[in-house]
Amino acid sequence: MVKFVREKPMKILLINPLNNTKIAYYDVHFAFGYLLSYYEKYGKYYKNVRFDILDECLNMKRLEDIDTLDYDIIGLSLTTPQFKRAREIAKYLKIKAPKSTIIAGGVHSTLRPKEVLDIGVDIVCIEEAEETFLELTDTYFFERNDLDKIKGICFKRKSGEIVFTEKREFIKDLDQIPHINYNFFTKEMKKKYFRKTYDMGHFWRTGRIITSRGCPYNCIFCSANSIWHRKVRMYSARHIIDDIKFLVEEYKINFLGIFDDVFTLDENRIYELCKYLKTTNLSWSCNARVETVCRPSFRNLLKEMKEAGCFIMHFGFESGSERIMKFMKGESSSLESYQKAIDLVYKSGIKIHAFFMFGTQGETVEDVEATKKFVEKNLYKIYSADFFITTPFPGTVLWDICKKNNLVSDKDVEKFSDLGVQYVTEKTYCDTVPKEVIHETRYYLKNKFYSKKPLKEKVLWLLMRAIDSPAPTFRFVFNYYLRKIKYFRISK
Ligand code: B12
Ligand code: SF4
Repeated sequence: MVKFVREKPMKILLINPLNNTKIAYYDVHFAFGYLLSYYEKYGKYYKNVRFDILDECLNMKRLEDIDTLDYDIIGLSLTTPQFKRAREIAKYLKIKAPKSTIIAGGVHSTLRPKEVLDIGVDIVCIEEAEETFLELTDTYFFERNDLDKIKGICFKRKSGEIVFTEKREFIKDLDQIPHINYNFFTKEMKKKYFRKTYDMGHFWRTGRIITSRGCPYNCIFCSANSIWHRKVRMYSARHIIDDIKFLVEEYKINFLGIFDDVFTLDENRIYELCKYLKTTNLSWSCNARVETVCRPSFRNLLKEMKEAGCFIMHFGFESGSERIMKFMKGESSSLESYQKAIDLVYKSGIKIHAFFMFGTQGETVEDVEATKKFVEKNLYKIYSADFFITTPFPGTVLWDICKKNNLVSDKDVEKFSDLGVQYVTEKTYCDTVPKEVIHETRYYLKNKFYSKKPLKEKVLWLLMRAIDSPAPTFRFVFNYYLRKIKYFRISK
């Protein structure tokens, strides 16, 4: 039996570092919510730990604003566009909190653990980390047991040797992960998460949930599979309904954002959820994949979803060129299925938000033109759209392709924008289509959608954004118009 060696309560601070564009995100930090709620339920020493969360992405407070940094453990959650700030944070902590152990997790830590160690992080948690965080806290930090025995981590020995411990298995039954306890977040944070906003012509108070982990598809530009390995696990409908009930009762939400990579995989589960959602006044959104919506059985489901309040579905079409879409998303993608999905969803009365990407290596001017034509053809059926610059995130197939062709370097990674548009650097990562063509087409198409919106909607949206993060919004709008003047040709 291991002896409990710690007498003082332990203090843990979890930080969500500011992203590269510094634009505020008001989305609840799911990872922190789950890590802490899991520890609350299963941790042996829960009563001996005090947790604080600092979410810099809310643009309210930065690490430098905290006077006393007497934490035993400081944890960083990292996507790639947060890595640059993580480097600054780690450097700052080495001076201001030299006794704290710095740990890190999240998709970027999983993809590039050695790089994360190199900025001064002591322990990197790889992939899913509820169990790892629990074990680290209980057996390493409290009981001082060996770090080597904890699965799913990477650390540096004093000798400089880098150790990867045994791989951690996924939690089999997601329902074993408790509901997020929102009391881990401060009052000010919750005020931001559940504030009223204006979007798509309505005022919403939004709650956000994730009902599954993983995606069975394999898009070449996507990092999701590096963490979830194409294995899909789902929370039961019962579990999700309890999540939603809580958000409705406690935070009076009238909109639900379902953040799953692909929500439309399991039709029976959606039917069950719709049955409940029909008893609420909630409007909701979800991410969908064309192939799932094109199944004959989905026709009736679309009707159910609409009746149950589904307001908008998000589709990653990425390209209107059959060759490029197949290259990016696999052979099961086709123009025919895209059109079918758009027609079906449009007919059901659910709105469509579309994502497109320009600047994939191998894309030609003709492919860009094909995407433009596809969008123009469906302009009245697609409600809104984003046009991203294809960005090769490390660990993806696209990264390997771009690396091989000398189109991206490790240095570029720190500049990756969290808006998917390298609007400051204007950089594209492909040499098969000129940068000007990409930008011109993006601004041209963006403008088509922008013109569709009523003036009141545009003004209110911008106003709300400016209140949330004034300086970055101003910078963003300024850059947007600057580029627009440069690239937008009336003659198009
Ligand atoms: C929800 C979501 C968002 C939300 C974030 C909500 C939030 N605050 O959590 C919003 C909308 C803000 C968002 C924005 C963006 N996102 Co996003 N997002 C997701 C999504 C769909 C789910 C993430 C999630 O919450 N999962 C559930 C939790 C439980 O999992 P998790 O975050 O991975 O956390 C687990 C472990 O990683 C680990 N962990 C995480 N942090 C920490 C910290 C510590 C200390 C420890 C110990 C462990 C740990 O433990 C957790 C529990 O197991 C993922 C796709 C995916 N399936 O992962 C993309 C994803 C993370 N996003 C991605 C991208 C690219 C973006 C954007 C750049 C989008 C864009 N193009 O503009 C921005 C950047 C945001 C930023 N901060 O810089 C990429 C990241 C790629 C990369 N290499 O970084 C992903 C993987 C999507 C993809 N398909 O490629 N996103
Ligand atoms: S469908 Fe979405 S989550 Fe799945 S691999 Fe493609 S981009 Fe990633």
